[in-house]
Amino acid sequence: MKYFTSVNDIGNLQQAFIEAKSLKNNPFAFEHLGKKKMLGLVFFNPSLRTRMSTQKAAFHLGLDCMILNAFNDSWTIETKDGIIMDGKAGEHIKEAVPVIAEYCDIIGIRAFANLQDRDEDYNEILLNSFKKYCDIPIISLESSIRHPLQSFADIITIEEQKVVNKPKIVLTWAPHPKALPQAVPNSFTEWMKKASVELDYEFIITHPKGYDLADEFYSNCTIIHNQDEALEGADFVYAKNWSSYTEYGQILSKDTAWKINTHKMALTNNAKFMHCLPVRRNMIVTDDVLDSSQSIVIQQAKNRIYSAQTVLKRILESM
Ligand code: AN0
Ligand code: CP
Repeated sequence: MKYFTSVNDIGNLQQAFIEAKSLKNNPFAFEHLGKKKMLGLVFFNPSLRTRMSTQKAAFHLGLDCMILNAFNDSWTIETKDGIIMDGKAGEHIKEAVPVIAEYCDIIGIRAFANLQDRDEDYNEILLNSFKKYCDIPIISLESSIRHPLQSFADIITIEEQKVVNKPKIVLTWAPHPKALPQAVPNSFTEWMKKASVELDYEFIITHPKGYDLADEFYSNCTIIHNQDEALEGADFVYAKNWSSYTEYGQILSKDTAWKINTHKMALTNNAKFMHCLPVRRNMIVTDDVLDSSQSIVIQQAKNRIYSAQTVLKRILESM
């Protein structure tokens, strides 16, 4: 594996799960693999879980790790070609990426959507610039449209927690005060579509009108606009807010009727509650659900170590 930027890079999901579980049971088994190698993590946006879980995964593999908080601690980076750099940006991506690549053996990059220019976001400009301007392995730590390490951890969690052979998984939109990217629901959807085939999941999306995802993710999905109907008999409820794709980056609804509470959870098959975190309490989900034993958000966050470790292990093995 050289790149990990979407579901297309993971191969068979059952095998990936088995590999992640074996690392979870014996985290230091491949400690020799990363010795004398450097992982660089470049963050253009904030992070708690991605930052710490990826560092922990690196530690298990004997990899050293450097973190760059781009935009805060470094120079603002220009991405446009041929521009006269008389504005805010202090250096160009054409120098920044090859320089980082001189210091590192693998690079992880987090670069959220700006939610202004849909084409720019959906072309994953920053992530692809890292691929273009250096020749070392690249991992997405959440791009403008995908968050594959999160989705992989979500699948590990569902496989661990499922109590029926064909679990029904419902991705539900929930309200939030700020406009958020579509990366998490896009990614979750593309991983769930693969899991429907390889792991026999039933996958349903529910959201208010105007929150359709981009076609490349949304096509062939079952959509039920009535949230109560969608939640009926669910084994897993995955809540997430996202801004509109069609009216790009806009908040079209703050309808609190979409918030997950105990009444919503009562419609399900004693479902587990999932969220990638960070979550806004009593906006997305009520305290009583998040504090109940049905919530598995901490287990999800823990599995971020093993999704990252599986990916890093595979990259190190192919270097
Ligand atoms: C980010 C998002 O929705 O993409 C990161 C989630 C992992 N969330 C927020 O900005 C709150
Ligand atoms: N779930 C997730 O990626 O969290 P952070 O934004 O804190 O890394």
